[in-house]
Amino acid sequence: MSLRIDILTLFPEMFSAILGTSIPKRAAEKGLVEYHLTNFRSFATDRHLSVDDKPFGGGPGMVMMAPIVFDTVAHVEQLDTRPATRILLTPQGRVLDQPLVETLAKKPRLVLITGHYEGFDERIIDGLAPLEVSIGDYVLSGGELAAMVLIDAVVRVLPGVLGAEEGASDESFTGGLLEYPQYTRPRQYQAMDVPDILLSGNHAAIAKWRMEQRCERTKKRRPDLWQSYESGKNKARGDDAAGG
Ligand code: 6GU
Repeated sequence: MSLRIDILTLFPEMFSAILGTSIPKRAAEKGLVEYHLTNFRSFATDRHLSVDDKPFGGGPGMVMMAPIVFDTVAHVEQLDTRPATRILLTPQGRVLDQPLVETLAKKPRLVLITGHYEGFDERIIDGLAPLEVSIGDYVLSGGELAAMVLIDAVVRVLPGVLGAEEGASDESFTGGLLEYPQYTRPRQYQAMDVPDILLSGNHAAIAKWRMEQRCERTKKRRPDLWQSYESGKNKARGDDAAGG
């Protein structure tokens, strides 16, 4: 069964940038994922088609109204029997990382709730109990770009999406390490040579060199990832922290 992704947004047109291009498009063509866009505006009931309003208590910006979001989610969810994992894109959420991407890729259905400029009435979060997800510690003007990032990251790890060629096993974060440096022709460029080992034909030595490069890079650039990698290894060996 394919993964169904519902996207709830005030700006469905923004999503053509990724859904109609590259890997997300190819995955849909292969029948591995389906995308369904729904505009919150369709569930507005007043004559101005309002979806947001000023915050009680004052303050800047607008707040997405609870009835609009509840009605949209209820409508969308009854379109399909697959159980939905609700995700609300917000800087208040858990920061997306590769383990969360892998978890989401195993679900039958994701319902992505995005806002633009505004916040969400807290009763949306209390009542719908979505998983709140952020894509990093900076502020975007809306959740749409964050949803696109999540979609791209999830779709590319679905079984069958990437060919063996593009296979993801050595990549950054797979196994919790950054990627090794890569080279292609020409062998010499501006007095910078390709490392001899890569031209040696010794596949075992190349694999060892690449693994060393991944470790060195991760230690230097991402000590946080390196620490998780090391403690993960310890766990796999059954050591405890005190055991050193
Ligand atoms: Cl999910 N939304 C917004 N508006 N800004 C963000 C974000 C999400 N993740 C990081 N920054």
